[in-house]
Amino acid sequence: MATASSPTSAAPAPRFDRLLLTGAAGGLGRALRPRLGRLCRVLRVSDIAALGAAGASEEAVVAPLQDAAAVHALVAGVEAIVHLGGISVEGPFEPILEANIVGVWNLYEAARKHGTRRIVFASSNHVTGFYRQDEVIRPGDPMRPDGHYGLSKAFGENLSRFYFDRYGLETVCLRIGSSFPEPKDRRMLATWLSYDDLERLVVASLTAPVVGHSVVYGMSDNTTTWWDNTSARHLGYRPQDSSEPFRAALEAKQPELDPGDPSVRFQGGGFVTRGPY
Ligand code: NAI
Ligand code: 15L
Repeated sequence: MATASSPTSAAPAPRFDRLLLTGAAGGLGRALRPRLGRLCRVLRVSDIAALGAAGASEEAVVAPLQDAAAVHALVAGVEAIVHLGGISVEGPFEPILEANIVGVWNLYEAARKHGTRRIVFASSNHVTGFYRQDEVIRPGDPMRPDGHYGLSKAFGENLSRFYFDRYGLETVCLRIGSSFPEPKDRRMLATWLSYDDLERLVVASLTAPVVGHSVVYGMSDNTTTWWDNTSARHLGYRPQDSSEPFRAALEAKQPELDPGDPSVRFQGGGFVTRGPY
């Protein structure tokens, strides 16, 4: 019979010993930080910006992703990484090159050297932003980046593919749609990913037994959709939220959309017309 001190009554060991969350000071990082602690003994959180005080089971490390030595120290001793850090919007190339391209290269090199088993990479729908809004596409369709930012995420996806093929380092690329507390406009009726579904997607990506190199669009169970995630069902992600309850208010707020406007025609929305810089 199990007693209070017997092994069968002990709390289950966390799934990971040490997890790294980059971009922890950003919007999604702040949403995920309190939700990932249950998966690991120690959550190492990192950003270039201030992180606040580390919790009892946390390590907080300020590190610029473009600094290879800092990133190598950051990755030492972690089993898996949720990589959110970097520039998250369209803009001039140089800063994106440093944070997103050099940064993701540093992260994967460090992960290879330190034997990290899996990375969940925050890619973006802007890898395929030049598909039209009247098309339904799959993760395996050719990339059509809509700017410097989308190009940097395409680089990250290809880099992660190489690190899996060459070194067996597993990655799930999350082509996140629009992850905010609520959808903000009509476009986000198709692209919205609630924070609870984001958590479900990240946890599924971290814990699915075998992911190899997987690509999945990050969206809730929205009625309108441009993305078919059938090929990623092995992850076991089942969204439970939907943008539908927000539809009436958003359509009232934005009654007229010009179908000739590129930001209405293409999935990438306003990103497709930004620049040149
Ligand atoms: P965010 O901009 O709020 O957070 C990004 C974080 O990365 C910031 O805290 C920033 O300080 C940090 N960072 C920027 N440059 C850095 C550098 N050189 N070194 C270290 N840290 C640096 O963005 P958000 O919304 O939290 O997104 C997180 C990730 O998810 C990003 O990679 C973004 O591209 C991706 N994503 C987010 C979407 C969304 O709807 N929120 C949609 C698609 C992708
Ligand atoms: C992204 O990739 C951005 O990080 C986020 O801020 C949103 O703009 C989102 O895409 C979107 O397409 O709505």
